Amino acid sequence: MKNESQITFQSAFAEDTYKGLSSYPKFLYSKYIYDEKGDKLFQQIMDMPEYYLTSCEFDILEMNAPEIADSFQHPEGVDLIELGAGDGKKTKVILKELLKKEYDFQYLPVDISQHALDDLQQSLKKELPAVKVKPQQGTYFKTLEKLSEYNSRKKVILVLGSNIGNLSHKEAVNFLKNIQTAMSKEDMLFMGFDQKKDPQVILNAYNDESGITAAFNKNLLERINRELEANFKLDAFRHWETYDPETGTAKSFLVSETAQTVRIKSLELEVKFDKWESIHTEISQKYDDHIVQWLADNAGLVIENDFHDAANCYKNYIFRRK
Ligand code: AVI
Repeated sequence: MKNESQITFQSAFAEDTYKGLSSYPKFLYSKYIYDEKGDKLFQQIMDMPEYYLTSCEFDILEMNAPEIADSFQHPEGVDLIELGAGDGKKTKVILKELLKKEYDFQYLPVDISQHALDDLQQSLKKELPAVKVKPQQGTYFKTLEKLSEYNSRKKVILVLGSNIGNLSHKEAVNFLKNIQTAMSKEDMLFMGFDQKKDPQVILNAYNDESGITAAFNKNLLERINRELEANFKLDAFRHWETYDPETGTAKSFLVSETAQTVRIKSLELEVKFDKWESIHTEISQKYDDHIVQWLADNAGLVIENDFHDAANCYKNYIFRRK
């Protein structure tokens, strides 16, 4: 077997997989769940009754659409930039309201996947043809940098779905700092944060009985099988979820139910698992006002307003630059 420094990796996915599965304890990054199959499974997760996040945020946006649209608008027009737009189902609530009020805006969904952007553009053409859409394919920060360089209009940056929750606090501060750097004084950041709540409700959202979340988590192994020529037996791993109410961190694992060796041909790697050994695959952080305030303070942002449901299940915050 070669050691790590002797291998030239074909992709970041190959390199991260090698590192994660050669470490102790083992880990994989959740961002790699999202290939075509992972995207479909995530769509199914968002439709599950247990996954309350989507409907909570949808209701908050619907209930507060007029006030949100008013706070976004500017007499010289606005660029609405959405990082990780997905199917845009929730964003359409706001777009509809901006159209209704005849505010001047254009919508710039940013996504790494051209396929996702094409789908979104098609659906907007059908449902809200009056919206000026300018899809931006690329990574969040390259795109934000580019936009802040050439555009002097007010920017409203949207990050919905509690996507920030898949980052550690340190990564989240960096993420927010990067956004803050691209913001000017009048720009706004509108971001969704899932809140701490009944721990059982959180566990159920990430451990549904129908097994969709388990399949989503195991798609990491399937993707390694497909793209890196490995022989993971999916049935030999169990999806396992924990939630720590003190830190607000939900954690996903895949646990090996037997002692086994997996071969990853394209990495020339044999991965040995002890019985009950784990691979950590994802965190889904839950927040409260203290944590969000702490993140904002560390990233040079101030909280200007927030919108929430009656039970404080989920919150959307508006931030500005300090
Ligand atoms: C995309 N992200 C915010 C989801 C979450 O809730 O952490 C991903 C997910 N993982 C399992 N279910 C949904």
